[in-house]
Amino acid sequence: MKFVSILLITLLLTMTAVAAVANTESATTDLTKKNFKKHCASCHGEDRLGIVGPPLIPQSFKRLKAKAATLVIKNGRVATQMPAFGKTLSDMQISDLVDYIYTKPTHSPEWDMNAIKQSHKISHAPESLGNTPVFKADMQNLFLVVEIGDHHVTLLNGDSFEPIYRLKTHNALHGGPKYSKDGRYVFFASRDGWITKFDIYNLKVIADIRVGINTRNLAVSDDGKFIIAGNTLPHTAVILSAHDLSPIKLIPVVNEAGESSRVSAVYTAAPRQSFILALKDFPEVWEIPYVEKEIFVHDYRYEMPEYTGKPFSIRRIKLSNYLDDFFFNQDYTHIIGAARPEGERFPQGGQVIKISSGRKVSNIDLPGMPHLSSGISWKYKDTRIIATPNIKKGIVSIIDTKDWKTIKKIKTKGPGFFMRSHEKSPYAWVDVFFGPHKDLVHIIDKQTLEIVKTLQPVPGKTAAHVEFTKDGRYALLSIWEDDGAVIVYDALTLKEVTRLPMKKPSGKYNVYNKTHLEEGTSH
Ligand code: DHE
Repeated sequence: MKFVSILLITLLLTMTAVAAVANTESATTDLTKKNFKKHCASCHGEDRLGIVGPPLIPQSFKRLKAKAATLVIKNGRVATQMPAFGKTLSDMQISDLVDYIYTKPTHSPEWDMNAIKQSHKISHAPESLGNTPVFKADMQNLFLVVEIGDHHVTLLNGDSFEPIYRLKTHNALHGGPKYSKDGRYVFFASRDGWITKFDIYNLKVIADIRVGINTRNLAVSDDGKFIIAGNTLPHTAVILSAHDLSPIKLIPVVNEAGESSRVSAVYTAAPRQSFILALKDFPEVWEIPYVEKEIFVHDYRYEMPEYTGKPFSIRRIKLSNYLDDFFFNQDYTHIIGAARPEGERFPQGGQVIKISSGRKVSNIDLPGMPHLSSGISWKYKDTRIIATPNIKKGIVSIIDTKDWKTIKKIKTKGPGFFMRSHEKSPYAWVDVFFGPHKDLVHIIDKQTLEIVKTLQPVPGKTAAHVEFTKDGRYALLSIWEDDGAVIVYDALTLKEVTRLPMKKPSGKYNVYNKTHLEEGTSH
């Protein structure tokens, strides 16, 4: 009997040890690692910590179950650069890759305050540079064009459309660069965690710092003093001084149960003098005040306690669903958000949250996958509407902000990514980024809510992302290809004015429109 027990215990221990080995990186076969290197590493990194694609380690898969991951590898993923491997790899090879990406890496990826401080480099102290621009132009009508083809940013004169300067950047900038309120400085975030401050007046980099291994985006406080960057790896947010990017605070993104989350986006809510963080792995939104005064949150209807937050403290707004993507109404009183289906237990759908009370005030009928961070708003009849493209369905949803009802779904030639307008323009522009009609751009009449024209700037080439000049007279459109271009259109006649060759231009950002929170552009 004693012998049988010893045998059983030995067997159990052996099984546990085998299971532990199977769950380590060294247990992954060379063939699977070879397949990873061949098919995945160029976007996700040989170390699986992400480059243009997200990290592929267990910390990144809180909501994505292995079954869903298998389908992503097989069929690709909408709204990303992820292709389908169903025809290149066998089911067994895909299953081995799924096992591999759910295996913890040998070295746990850390990026603590020490690493952040070590990476900080000041190239030019702000005080050492002059206060007069070194070139002549309307400083409010400048554009920055992000060229992801060769990792540069072009500074463009918004009157003459002449390039002024071309800056080499860190790899894979993502999200809009953010200007200081006076438009002199601009801050960039790269997917691999680098934040850069650039002085437009002097055409000089002020400083760089690496805040994480994989970063989502950044926001600048309205008083121009602070930067916040949200990371997907590690699960942190980092506060920096906007002066020279010195690190101020590392905030672990953890809920009350001790679980951590990726940050899906950070934004500045200027009227509230706070940053708003949306989280990917638990249904909360965080408000982080950045001022030396207390923020009071009170809503008599809900008998909410007053929140007396100090700078960089966390106000947790608990939600009934995730917020993967959201935007604010024009006066920043409400968040309009939506969850993305990732095989998780929460349903997909839109919701409106009143920030002061932290309560959901409405659901919104938003089918497919609305791209709310690209939503815009304008006055329509006696109300204000918001419009959002959809990355899964060929529709633009039009929502009345009076009662949050969808008043129209405008049918398009396919799913789109970016939507833009300008207060002075009668038209809203939306691309058809996905599918066979990616070379088309629809022009929507803002008062009839009808598509009045469809442009095909370069047949067969992706046309996407529009930004207007300061006065709304011209619209600049990207031909999103390695040998691409920015095409300038007269925003009224819709005729081409000029075209500038660029290397896969993605977003374009006009100083005035961004710093004045123009209603037709993202903030
Ligand atoms: Fe983006 C902005 C999230 C894939 C190009 N993208 C944003 C923002 C978020 C976001 C939260 C707003 C941040 C800001 O401006 O401060 N993007 C996501 C995703 O979750 C998604 C779908 C998956 C991912 O890989 O992260 C995604 N995005 C892409 C791309 O594949 C695009 C087309 C190419 C690229 O550069 O990676 C892309 N995203 C952009 C651009 C903006 C952006 C150009 C800025 C839009 C603007 O005008 O403000």
